[in-house]
Amino acid sequence: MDIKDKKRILITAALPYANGPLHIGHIAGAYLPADIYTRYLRLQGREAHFICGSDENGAPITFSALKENIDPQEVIDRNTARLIQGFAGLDIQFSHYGRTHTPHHAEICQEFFLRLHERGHVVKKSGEQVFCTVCGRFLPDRYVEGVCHYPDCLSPGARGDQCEKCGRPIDATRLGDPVCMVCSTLGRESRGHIEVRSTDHWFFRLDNFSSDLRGYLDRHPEWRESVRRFSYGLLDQGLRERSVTRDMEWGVPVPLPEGKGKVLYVWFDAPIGYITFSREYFAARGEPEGWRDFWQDDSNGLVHFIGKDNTVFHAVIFPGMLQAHGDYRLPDSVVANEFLNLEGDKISTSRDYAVWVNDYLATFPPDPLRYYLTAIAPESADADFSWRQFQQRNNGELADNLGNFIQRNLTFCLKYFAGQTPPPEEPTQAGKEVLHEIALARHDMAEALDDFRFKAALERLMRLSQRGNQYFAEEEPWRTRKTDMTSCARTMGVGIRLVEALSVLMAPFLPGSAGKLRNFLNLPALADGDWEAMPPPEAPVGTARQLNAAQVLFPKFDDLVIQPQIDKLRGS
Ligand code: B3M
Ligand code: ZN
Repeated sequence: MDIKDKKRILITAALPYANGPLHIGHIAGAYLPADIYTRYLRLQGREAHFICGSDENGAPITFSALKENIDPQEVIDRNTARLIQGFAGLDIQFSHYGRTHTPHHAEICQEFFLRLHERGHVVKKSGEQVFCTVCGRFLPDRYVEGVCHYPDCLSPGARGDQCEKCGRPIDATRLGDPVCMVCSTLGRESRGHIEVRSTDHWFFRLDNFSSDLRGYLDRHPEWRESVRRFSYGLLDQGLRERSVTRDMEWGVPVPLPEGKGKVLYVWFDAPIGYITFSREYFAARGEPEGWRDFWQDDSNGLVHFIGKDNTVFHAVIFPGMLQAHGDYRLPDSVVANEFLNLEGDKISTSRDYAVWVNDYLATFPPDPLRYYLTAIAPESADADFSWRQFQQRNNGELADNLGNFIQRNLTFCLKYFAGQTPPPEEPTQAGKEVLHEIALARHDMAEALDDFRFKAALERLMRLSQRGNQYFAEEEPWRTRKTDMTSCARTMGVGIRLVEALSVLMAPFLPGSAGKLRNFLNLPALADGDWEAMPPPEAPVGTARQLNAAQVLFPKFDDLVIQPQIDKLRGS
């Protein structure tokens, strides 16, 4: 059954590393589309559970702790609090937000690992790894840098897992002129004392699941082309076994006697976090077995939202792990966005070249960013955030189209219909066409949202609003109110009906503004199922309902608030 036809759906978004704050690239990549989808499902009256949480194990965390000379626990506590604050500030509302550095998560990962081990899908092999004789320890991939070992690249500064320059996976033991990043971070001599030593690690036999995974992809022709092409490419190259343990202390301990001093690789434990957090969530709801409806029963929906750099883990490796375990179903969809660039350049946390969410929220409300990031969403190609474009979209579209239509209808009724919506009147043919347009837009938006095409759905909403502005201009209620109040009431009855419809249709994208609009309209706050409950085109318009005062929903941004943002970026 296609996910479009499923009534109960569990949504996950990639677990952000708890080693730094959120920036707009994270939001555009996975979290905003996932939040829009979840809100839409609920408005449709479908059951939607939105699961996420902090990715707190792995080298990124310990590397941050090393650089700041603090304990990794302090890094994750501080950053998880900031992540939760940033998401809340943008109205990205999870059903549950968990943490992977917990005993509960470790227990579930260890059970998962032992099941694969018992079934022979995880095997121990001696491998070679980079060892620093000064640190006296094996170095995880990110802790060693050197010259890329591909003859056609040979770029310096290649990390132990991937070469940023040529993008290819790196074998850390083959890096030229290797540098220990622990020593260099601690200001010690970082060259000359790196050796390659043998060490035992456990490897997941992903290669055993090639045909299962090809069959899985074949069953999902509806997936985005970028995900399918990338995943088929990996299968065509031939899947290899993947090391799933590391010589580290921070993380989930390997649950085998000979695994002392080793932990599960962070990309083995992190996706299992979706399961851990689902179990925590349903247990907290008093339904301790409820998680099974989504992870062990494919009559309900399961969809992952990610950035494209996580595709290999979500469309190939994690499904392979689930298949290997044997108790789990495979996700219905993996929705991967491309990258968001910033003023024509790549966002870089290390260079502090980003628009940080908490910085944004210090000056602007959430909805203009939600609007702009959806309007330019990198759904099939990389997109570029520009402050001038942000300003133009807010002023020229949110304010001049959607805000203007809402404002002119509300203020007209407040002024000329004694603060009420107009009395019931039969719409003219032109009015009936507008009412029919509402139904068409609702249908088109639902079709796009069910297909994870959020940009198209938003464009359709804005087209509907523009149609309303055109109707208002053609009907000239400011003139007919003086000559023919009945005709004026007909026009405004249609106008208010359209404003009421917009308060529902805009809600997944602009939840804060939709909530305010419901208040202006003196209508109840939106509830599950309201999308379906919208009145049909033939329902009579005009209700003579008292309206509340209306403020400007989308203030314009002038250069005074935009220019400092541009200057700040230039300075970073
Ligand atoms: N923590 C974040 C990233 O690579 C990584 C995602 C985990 S999802 C299971 O962008
Ligand atoms: Zn390279």
